Amino acid sequence: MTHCILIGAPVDEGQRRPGCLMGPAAYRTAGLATTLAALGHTTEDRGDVIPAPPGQESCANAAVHHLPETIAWTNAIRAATQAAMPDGMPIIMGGDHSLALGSVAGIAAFAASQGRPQFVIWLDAHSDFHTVTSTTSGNLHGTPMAYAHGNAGFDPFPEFPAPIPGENICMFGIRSVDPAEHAAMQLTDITVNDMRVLDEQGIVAPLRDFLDRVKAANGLLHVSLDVDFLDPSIAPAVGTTVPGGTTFREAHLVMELLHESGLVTSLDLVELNPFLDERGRTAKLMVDLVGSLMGRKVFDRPTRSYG
Ligand code: 6HN
Ligand code: MN
Ligand code: MN
Ligand code: MN
Repeated sequence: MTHCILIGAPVDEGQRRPGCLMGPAAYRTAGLATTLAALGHTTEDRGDVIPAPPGQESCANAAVHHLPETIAWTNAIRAATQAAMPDGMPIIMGGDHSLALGSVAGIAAFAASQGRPQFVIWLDAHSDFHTVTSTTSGNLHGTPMAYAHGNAGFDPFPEFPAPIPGENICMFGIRSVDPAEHAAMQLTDITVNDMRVLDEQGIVAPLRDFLDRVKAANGLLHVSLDVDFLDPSIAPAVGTTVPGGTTFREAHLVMELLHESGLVTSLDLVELNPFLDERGRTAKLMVDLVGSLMGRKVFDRPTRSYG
């Protein structure tokens, strides 16, 4: 049984298709809290994060938009996430993926305070490994993983509290990487399980490899789930659809294995744009995936032990 702490992060400024700000309301409407309660968990909804008024920050890259707003969101979401960690498992309901600039900073600061290593599983079509300097779209939802890794080029963002080493980062579902992101990732030890890896090996072996490492290190494990991890045919409500994503069963299997591991300590749900949805089907699928992550299964079966 887990104490689940719902945190709304209605962030829309990290990209250009209005609608992600409705994400937290859609998760509530789709029954996230009742789904968790039905699985025996306690839940607490801390409402939506309210950022401070934006400042006057600017940067040299003219493409970047909504920089002061994004810095204000980052500070507020970081504080809310860090404050929730000692109390239970924060589930940050986005909002676009720029919210992870704050959520991952909050959990990394908490992990450092505990003297434990932080691990991240990034479930996304995209690597989100731009910096404020390298982004050409100027959409800051394409940057949080580089920020968390401690890359240079994030001025004037507050320094990331405890940069997460590449060995502690594992990406799944990747199928759209810009040249600058590709070049930057080549210099890291990040495990990139792109769709080719999943086609050839399936999702189970690469995921278990990573979970074994988290377990051996007594790490905290953050899961960042971008709607576009899923194939657009099953999850249309996202502004950045990329064909060739994960199937319904692949996505549930990831969640089931994560549940079995008992290692997950925090979760982002990002990029849901309810304005693009079809009768709530993407919101409902995301809630169902959280159900699998939190223990819903058809039958109990002997499982691999993580300790
Ligand atoms: N996401 N690499 C592209 C860009 O504009 O920087 C796409 C980013 C997508 C962001 O997945 O959250
Ligand atoms: Mn993303
Ligand atoms: Mn994405
Ligand atoms: Mn680096």
